[in-house]
Amino acid sequence: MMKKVLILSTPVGALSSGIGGGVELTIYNLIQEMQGRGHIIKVIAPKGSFFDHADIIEIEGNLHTPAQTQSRQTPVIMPDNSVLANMLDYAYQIQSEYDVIVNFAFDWLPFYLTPFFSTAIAHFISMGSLSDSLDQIMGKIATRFPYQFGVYTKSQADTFPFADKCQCLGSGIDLSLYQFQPQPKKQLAWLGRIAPEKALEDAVKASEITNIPLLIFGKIQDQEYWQTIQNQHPSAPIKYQGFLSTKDLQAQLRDCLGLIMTPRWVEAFGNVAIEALACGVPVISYARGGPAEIVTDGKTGFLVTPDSVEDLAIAIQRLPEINRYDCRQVAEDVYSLTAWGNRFESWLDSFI
Ligand code: HBI
Repeated sequence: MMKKVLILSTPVGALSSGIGGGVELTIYNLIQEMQGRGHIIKVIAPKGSFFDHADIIEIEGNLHTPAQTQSRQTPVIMPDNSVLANMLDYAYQIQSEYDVIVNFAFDWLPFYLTPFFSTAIAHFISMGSLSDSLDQIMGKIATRFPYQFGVYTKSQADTFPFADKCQCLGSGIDLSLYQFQPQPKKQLAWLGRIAPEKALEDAVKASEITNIPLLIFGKIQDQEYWQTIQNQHPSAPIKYQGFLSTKDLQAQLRDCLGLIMTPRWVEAFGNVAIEALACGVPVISYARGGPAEIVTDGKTGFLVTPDSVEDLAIAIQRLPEINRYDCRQVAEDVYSLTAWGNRFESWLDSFI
């Protein structure tokens, strides 16, 4: 049955800016998948947002500070003329035209306002627990609306006191955009927002130890952090490839021996892991968070002791043991848009 879905985007940046990280890809794929199933889908997002084939309502206002840059005790902060407040104001005015609102903002306000809306709000949580004030309001709303909290993974849910009320949906990507490559070059990849919680420096050190070139892809979110890495590793065989479109990214990613993931925090999922698997590229990751649920140790990559650069280097030497076809197969079986779309759709059906 056709549904009318209204998406509330993240208030930290315009869609396609890269500031929203993995959530931008999740929203993009959700639009594509739901439209493909005949649903009507509209997005409310900060001014400057753009996706092809998407109906986006752009809202003025000041962007929010990324929650992961704040401390656990940070109180709820609302910028003046908050873009999120303006987005919610608009959603409130048009809510009766929709069967459900899907919120992707990892911010206090949409959780607090859930009981004031007549249209159900499904909250898709895109990170692990970061602050006491958010845990408190999310827990309160999850108790009143127990089926309306979706997450990527169980390890992400387990960071919250209301873990038992979270629906684990995993993620999905358009596999037709990723070409399988059986024969890699002698190079590694690192992919993600360049920011401290992603610990790029560990991958750079592993590249130095193994002397295998490391291609770095993604948005430089913290310029100073990136500069420090370069200053501290002047002779590391690294090359920054920029923040590329999926088409251009996978054209380089698929030629790599392996993707190195070095999450310092509990990565909620790690879309980059399934992008690599889709190209037949094994994934080496610290055994924590989402990647630990995506990678099968020894089959589609290696899970190593968190924060151990030495173990990264040992795993890199073992990459030829992995059958690259197995990596692509897992992507097709579990992380296709269709498989994920089925999970997402049955989640929404469970309460509307
Ligand atoms: N911070 N305040 C806030 N709100 C968000 O929606 C948000 C964020 N930090 C990161 C983020 N969203 C996304 O990049 C990740 O969820 C992927």
